[in-house]
Amino acid sequence: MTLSSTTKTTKPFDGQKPGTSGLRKAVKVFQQENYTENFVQCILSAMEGALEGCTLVVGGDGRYFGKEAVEVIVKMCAANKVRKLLVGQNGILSTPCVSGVIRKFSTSGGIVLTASHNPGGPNADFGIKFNISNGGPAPDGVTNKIFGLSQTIQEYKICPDLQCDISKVGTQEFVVDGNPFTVEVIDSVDEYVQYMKELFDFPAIKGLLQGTDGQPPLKVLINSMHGVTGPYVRRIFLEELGASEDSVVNTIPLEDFGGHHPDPNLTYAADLVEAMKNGDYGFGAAFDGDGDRNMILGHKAFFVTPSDSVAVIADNTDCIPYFRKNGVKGLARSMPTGCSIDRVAAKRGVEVFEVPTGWKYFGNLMDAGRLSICGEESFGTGSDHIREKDGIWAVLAWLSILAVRKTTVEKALHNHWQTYGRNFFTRYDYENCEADPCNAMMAELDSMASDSSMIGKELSRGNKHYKIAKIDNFEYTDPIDGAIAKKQGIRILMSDGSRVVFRLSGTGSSGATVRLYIESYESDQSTFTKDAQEVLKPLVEISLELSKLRERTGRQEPTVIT
Ligand code: VG1
Ligand code: CO
Repeated sequence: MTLSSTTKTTKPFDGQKPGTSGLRKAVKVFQQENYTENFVQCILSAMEGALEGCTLVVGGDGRYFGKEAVEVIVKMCAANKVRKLLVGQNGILSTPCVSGVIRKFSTSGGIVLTASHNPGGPNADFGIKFNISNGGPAPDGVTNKIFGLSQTIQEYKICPDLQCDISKVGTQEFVVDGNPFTVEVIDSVDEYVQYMKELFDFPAIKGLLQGTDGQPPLKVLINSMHGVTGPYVRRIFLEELGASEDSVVNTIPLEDFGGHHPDPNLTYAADLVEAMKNGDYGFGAAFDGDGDRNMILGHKAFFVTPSDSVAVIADNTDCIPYFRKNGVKGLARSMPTGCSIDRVAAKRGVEVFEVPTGWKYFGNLMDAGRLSICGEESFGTGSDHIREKDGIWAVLAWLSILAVRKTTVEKALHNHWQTYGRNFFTRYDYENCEADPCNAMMAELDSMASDSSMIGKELSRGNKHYKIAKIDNFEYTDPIDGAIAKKQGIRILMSDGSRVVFRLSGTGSSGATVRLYIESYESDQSTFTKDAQEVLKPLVEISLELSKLRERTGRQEPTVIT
């Protein structure tokens, strides 16, 4: 049967501006007539000449409204003369998997249906993100173009009668307006697992979990938080690595993630922390809704800050076959991320980059062959094997290190601090505040950046004294294409190297979320075992006072501390 497409008239919606990582709004917003169609058309139109005849990848984290969105995207791609779609079975693909598939099949990009760590369900959030042909999130230039189109859109193209079954793996051929159109439904897990087996030494990790060379088996607890990683975790840990069924939990993906925030941190993954505390497990991990974030815990819930996690991986790349083969070209972190990786870069004699928050800023550096491993304090860790952060990759990297070094998570960290000193780090999140007072607070902090009388100002709390060395609103010039990103967060740099950063979140779907990042460096061994919250408390208090955050937000305590 020959299908034909139609052009529907529409009107622009306000606020279709992609944030840190795609467009995230309440499901109810996406369900408005034409809302999703408009945004999808803008993504496709922004591809301009590259659209006709191209291949795209489509998949998401399985959250509520995902299937409806996939259906719309398939019908619209057909009408917009896309040649072929690679769609995850039932519309499901983890974010790292989308990135890998885009790269492996050299497609022109992909559309990812996820709001990542935001809650899901009919009363929670949905999201749409566009990834470009390198497999990474679209850079600002592209997202600005999409947003621009969304402000003037008058019509979109759709093939309403196209029926496509995405529940079965295989290829379906259509003819739309006389042109061939192919939908290939791919297994959501296969490609990813094959790739991980190329990057890591699976037999060595299996040996670690089962016990070899006189070493006792390492008991692991992997928590998928009812997100997209469930099937990936089951295949890798149970089938490939031979772990026992009780090593994996919450591996059934749910459209509402069981009603929780699918965000692997100490607050929202409290069940993992609790389960680890009794000491039965030597290693624990959790992932977010779309599988790009990870939290690593050691025996008795010993917490590894993401800033330290990426530094330890960067320091132990000889334990991982991929890096033994490809070498390590450079390292990077996002601006608010703790600086431990900088010290590793200095020792290894490689470049280190400080980019704005969001994985999209790492892509160019990787494409240019200048960046191998990078991370964000927000539980994002990854490498140039793909162009997204990758939760399961991070866990396999850690297990590789434990297998080769014959050590524990805690010992690996202590060893790291012995060599480099410790960057104490914490982040306070004030979620869902009123937007206006938060904007006013940021404006006031911004004005401090141009107030020279602030420099040299002494701030004290108890017996801790700090002196302001510099205040700025972080600006980044991409070393590869020269693109400039302005106003990426207020940095208050102290004379002893301690740092305070204020940012407003770009992933929330309503109101404002303030993030306060605090870091201080200690080289004195006797401090290494101290509790980070205790060490950083004076600087937290100073920052709250300086910004008048409590008065501005009306919040005495943060929603989440990590
Ligand atoms: C947050 C994190 C940022 C991360 C982004 C996407 O952004 O801080 O580091 O890249 O989420 O992560 P923001 O603007 O809310 O601070 V994910 O796993 O939600 O795609
Ligand atoms: Co995510």
